Amino acid sequence: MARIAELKEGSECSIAGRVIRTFEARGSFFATILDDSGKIPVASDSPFGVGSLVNAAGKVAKHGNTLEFFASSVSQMSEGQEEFGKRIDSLIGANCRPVESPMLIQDGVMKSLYHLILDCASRLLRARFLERPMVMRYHGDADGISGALALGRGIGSSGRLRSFQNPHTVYEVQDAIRDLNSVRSLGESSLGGMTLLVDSGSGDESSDALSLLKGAGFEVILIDHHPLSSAVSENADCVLSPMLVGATSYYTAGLLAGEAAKAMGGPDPVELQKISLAGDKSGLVPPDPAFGRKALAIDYLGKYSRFQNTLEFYESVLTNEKMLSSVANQAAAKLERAVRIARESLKVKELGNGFRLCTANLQKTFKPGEFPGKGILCGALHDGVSAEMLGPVVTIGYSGRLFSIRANAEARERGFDANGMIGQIRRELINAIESGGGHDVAASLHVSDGFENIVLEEIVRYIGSL
Ligand SMILES: [Mn+2]
Repeated sequence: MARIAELKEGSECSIAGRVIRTFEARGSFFATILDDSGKIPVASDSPFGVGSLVNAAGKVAKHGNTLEFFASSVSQMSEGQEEFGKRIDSLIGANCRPVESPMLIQDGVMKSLYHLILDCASRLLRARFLERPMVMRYHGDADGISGALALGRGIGSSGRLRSFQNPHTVYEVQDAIRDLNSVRSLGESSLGGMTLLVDSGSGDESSDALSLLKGAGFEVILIDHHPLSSAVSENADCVLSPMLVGATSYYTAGLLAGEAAKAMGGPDPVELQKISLAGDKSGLVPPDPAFGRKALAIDYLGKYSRFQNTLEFYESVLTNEKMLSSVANQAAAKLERAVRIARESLKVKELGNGFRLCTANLQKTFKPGEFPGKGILCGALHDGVSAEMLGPVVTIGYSGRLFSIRANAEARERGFDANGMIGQIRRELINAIESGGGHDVAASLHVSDGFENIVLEEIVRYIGSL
């Protein structure tokens, strides 16, 4: 029996190994066969069973730069399967070991998440090595996009990855069905699909979609920093989230995804990690204007990118200084103008406990699907306003029934938690909030028709009680 790693062009021989992927094309059957030395694409006139151990006799030929095996006969292996199967598994293990290297942020939270980072990386390495189809869904803001870029680089061109950008942080049933179908339409059998959710998918609203994936036998990896629902973590095979260790959303999805990509042995993702931290205004690092600009440019592009292969497009912009700076300038000018208009409607209320509540009507400036989105706009408005004030500041930007909430570090230290506040209002005023959530210092709300003022009063009451 010839070993796959030692095959030479033109030789006639027999090989044995595990079938890890099969498909049919033009009346022929194709497979990838893996033994305890390596793997090779195989063509045959008869079908293969994925996962099975087979013997194949035939000839080795060269196709481009790669060797292929043309099998004249394929049969199921009968003897010594167990021992041989174990040797193959140990090859898989040896090829899928994560690389340990220093993390960008080496604090207690990151250290306690490190075993999950390594687990995530080894699952990705296995999926790539076994040629399994992967689908990545990422939130279309600077954090989600930079996390997806880091993972895309880590997985590399040999990975069978398709990626899709989502405009929000919910993974919906229709997304799951589309992803299942996109893998089905590949027309192949594999050792199972994988879905990667980046900067999205943690909330209760995503649990139905995740359970569909689970039911279809998909492996689910969730890399996120939004409040984590238990129904979601039950349906995911690997969860990488600061919420698991009681940490804040400052540990962004892009920061965590970058560490997983690094542990896969990919290129250093430090630039993308810094863009992610800047994009989500993480308090883990001091603000860096250079990365803030890059994050703004990515946010801007994210708003307008409604096409396939968005990651390749972002890669091309990030490596083109001229393009990047023209995008950043345009984004900054639009944001500045929007903030100026929003400030004309700004009202500041000083509460008895020292909190300041700023409210502004974003109706004139905010258009759905356009930059700046209400989150970025409210964030920039809040940054400007709170920089001129001392003490805890909460800013609410509203446009009709959409509320966007931002708070400064002092407000957080005094106990303000936007996500907790939303939960409390939902419990006290059932039906007042259609949907909403986010982090401790940044969140958004969709208020039910007619409840705008009532919810605003509740917010004032909540803040006043801190
Ligand atoms: Mn994020």
